[in-house]
Amino acid sequence: RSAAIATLALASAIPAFAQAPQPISTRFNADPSPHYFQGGFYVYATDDASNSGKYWDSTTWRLYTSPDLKAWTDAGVPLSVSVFKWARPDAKAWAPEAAYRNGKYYFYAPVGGDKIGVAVSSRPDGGFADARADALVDKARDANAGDEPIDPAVFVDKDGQAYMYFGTRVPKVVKLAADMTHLAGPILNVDVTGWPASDPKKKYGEAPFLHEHDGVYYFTFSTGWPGQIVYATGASPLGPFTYRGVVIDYLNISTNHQAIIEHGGKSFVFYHDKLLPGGDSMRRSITYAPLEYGADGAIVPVRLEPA
Ligand code: FUB
Repeated sequence: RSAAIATLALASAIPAFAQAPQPISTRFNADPSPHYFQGGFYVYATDDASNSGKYWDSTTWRLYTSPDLKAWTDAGVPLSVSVFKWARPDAKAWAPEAAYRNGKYYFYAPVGGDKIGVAVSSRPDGGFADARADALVDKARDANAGDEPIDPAVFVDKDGQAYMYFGTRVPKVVKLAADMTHLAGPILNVDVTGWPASDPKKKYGEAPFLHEHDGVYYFTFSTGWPGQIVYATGASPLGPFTYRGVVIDYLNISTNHQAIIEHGGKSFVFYHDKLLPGGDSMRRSITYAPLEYGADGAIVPVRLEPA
């Protein structure tokens, strides 16, 4: 089949959002990092099923795959913190990120709340090995890494420059080298301006994510604990960004965490909520919804229930 026919077939296979959010698994999971690799969807996740239930203290990440965003397979553990020999064995494994480049798959792993590691594999579903002998970002080593270098999100621009966003309370951005395993410049603060006067408490919390749509750079993030997912736009991946509005309103759990994927001419926002029986702030469930833009490029706030 031609690529065009394959894309059409995929587009028709993607469901319209006519039902309440459905979890992609019966296993608790969170912090989705969705990608389209090797002709299918891959969602890397924090594993909430193996935490203590009292804290996000899992030490493994989880992978889910789907050919069409409808049928999901639990693809198991792509890696755990034990891949990183410099990490404490009980270091918590938080919101992951992945990227494909140079014919390899890279996995960006917040380890223990103070370091971000990077692992590499020739395939997306496992075989990951530490790409370095130390952390990619280390709070104790790197200037301006912030109090909590977690929640990495990688964006590769049209010119090939890769950027990594991360951080709690103060959003950070750093250029990555072409090998995707080294920093290629200073860690900078991401500047967001134009906060709404109507909500003076609104501020950056965590879960930074960058995507580009129609030539505009969209910086999305959670405003805190609990948090809304909001967005700001700018003309450069480095910002500055101007606040535009809410993408996903407060959920009835302590965290909100999103990632946006565009494929086959459609956009989707993945996030987590309390969807499965027994769910709570430590026992979350990944789901997704279509993401739409207005004529002015404004993101249409996501309805969490069908119209
Ligand atoms: O899963 C642990 C933490 O909860 C993540 O790092 C945050 O983004 C929040 O979702």
